[in-house]
Amino acid sequence: MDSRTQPDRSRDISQPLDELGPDETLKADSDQLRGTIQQGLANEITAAVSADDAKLMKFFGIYQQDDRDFREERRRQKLEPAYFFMVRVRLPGGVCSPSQWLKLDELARTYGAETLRLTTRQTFQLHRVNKHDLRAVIGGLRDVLLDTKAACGDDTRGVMCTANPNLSRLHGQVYALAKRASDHATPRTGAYREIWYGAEREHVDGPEEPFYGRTYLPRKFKIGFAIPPSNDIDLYSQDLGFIAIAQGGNLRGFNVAIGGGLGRTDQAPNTYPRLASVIGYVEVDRVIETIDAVISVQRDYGDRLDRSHARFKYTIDEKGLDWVTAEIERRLGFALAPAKPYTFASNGDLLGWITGEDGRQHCTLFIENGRVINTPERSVMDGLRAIARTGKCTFRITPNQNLMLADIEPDDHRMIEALIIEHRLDRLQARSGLRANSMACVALPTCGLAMAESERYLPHLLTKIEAILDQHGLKEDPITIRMTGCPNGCARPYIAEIGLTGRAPGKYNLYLGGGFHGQRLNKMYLENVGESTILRALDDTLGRYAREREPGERFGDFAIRAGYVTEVQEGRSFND
Ligand code: SRM
Ligand code: SF4
Repeated sequence: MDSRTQPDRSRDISQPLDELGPDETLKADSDQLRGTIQQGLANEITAAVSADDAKLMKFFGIYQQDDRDFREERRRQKLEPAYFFMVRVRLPGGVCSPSQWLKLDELARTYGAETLRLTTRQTFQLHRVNKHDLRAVIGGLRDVLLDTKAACGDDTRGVMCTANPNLSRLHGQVYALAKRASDHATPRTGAYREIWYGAEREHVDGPEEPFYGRTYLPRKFKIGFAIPPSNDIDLYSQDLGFIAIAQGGNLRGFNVAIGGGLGRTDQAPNTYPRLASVIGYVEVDRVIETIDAVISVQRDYGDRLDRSHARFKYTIDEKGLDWVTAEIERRLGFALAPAKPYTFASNGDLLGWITGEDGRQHCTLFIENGRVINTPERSVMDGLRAIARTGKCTFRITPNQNLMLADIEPDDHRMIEALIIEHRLDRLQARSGLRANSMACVALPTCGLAMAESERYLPHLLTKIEAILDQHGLKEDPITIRMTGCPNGCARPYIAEIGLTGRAPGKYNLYLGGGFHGQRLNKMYLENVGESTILRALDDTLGRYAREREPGERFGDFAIRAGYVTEVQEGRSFND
């Protein structure tokens, strides 16, 4: 990263660490994330690592978790929790080759409870990996040129990119930039090589992390590239978003949007979802320096005392959008041009087969909540492995937890289609427009923060809502619905037309009025309600929508016009 944007030391390590939050001290004292992870991995007395090392391991895409289904039982038996680790891969734009897919499949079958999870940020998670298998997993990923660097932690997370194969040429150009951005923003520390690949420590002239310093970022930072009219990546939820502007199918530059973020903390009204603000336009060759300038402002001015207030959105709201934009421009050394016109049409995926502008074909499969697993009904793991073994397509994980089989030559169409049918992957296709536009986060039993079910519950709730849709003749209508097991918002529920966030077992907040193409936050309609109340409320709102909607009116827009909720102003939602 650029030397102009080296850490502002007055705000970083020269500030007395005891005046900063404990996580800042931990990072600063960790010897660039090494901590005592090596010793923790070697300790055979426990299946866990120390709390500090667990925090540092997040920077390497690894989360310590335990099985919450058995937590109580193990506590009663005076056993330590059933510890294991979640491993998240760094996969910019969700693009994966057949050999990478086969390796992930093998690692999941050997070490990851025979399942892969496609995430809302276009990557893979392996769950339930034992401590002593972590090196084998990371080593396996290395064999196919994958790693888990910065997939979590206070750094720049997985970079997203629209999975739009219709515009093959443009997609290729934007994807290349997303990948470059990801490589550019990945921390440089040698700790990863030493801990996970067993490499010797190398001498480095100068600081090991010239850009991030000893304390990295105050909090996670997310970047995404969208190609209109698709807003599949939910551009406005990114800390830093780039909206591709093309002319005659050729990439010209990007509108820049800053300050999106959805996480909020239960019962903490000073935390809120915020949509990103578009601040200007840059040419293609200025994208990387823009990334440096924007991240460095957050690095130097983000809140390092209170982690619940440390995301970039709060820095912007504290300092003011104009001040932050001026500071970015000062660091860039030039003013951003005025934003160019663009139009988003949807934040969902186009399921099924399409032919791209270069004649190659792509088939997007609906993978409910991103869960790749064999079940008695259908062999999703086996089917996708068989398709990968043909070597006749690449894979693209969509931002909606679905999977695109991409770049298929017309001559190979029949063979791929036959495998899809043989393994009953065609039966994955969603039964309603609502299900096709649904997402749920992982939640229980692995997520330590879950307050309610999500992935394990939404499919059943949808079956009940589908009966309501049938009654009102809305089965084919695309309506977005997203559920999370807590207010953190991992399935981006605050941008859905129907949002459900967990409050307690069986209890959810119900949100209505989000924008169909991700342009507007929703608002809380009912608080802390159970299934029967949710179904009654949706029967009422969907019934009226079916009867009273205007031509082309979306459900989210109707919920506002009909007065169920008021429109969220200024892209921020403080109502709960
Ligand atoms: Fe997330 C934390 C899963 C996308 C906001 N998220 C977590 C953890 C790691 C729980 C933890 O800290 O212990 C979850 C692991 C659960 C598990 O067992 O796997 C988790 N987040 C996920 C994934 C896997 C959900 C999914 O079902 O796909 C997504 C992984 C994305 C990836 O590949 O990197 C995921 N998380 C998101 C998104 C959506 C996005 O980025 O597009 C958000 C909202 C956007 C945002 O960041 O504002 C999101 N996750 C959070 C937050 C709240 C952050 C905040 O600003 O308050 C947390 C909690 C935290 O960081 O303290 C969190
Ligand atoms: Fe866990 Fe909450 Fe994220 Fe769901 S939204 S994965 S429950 S942190």
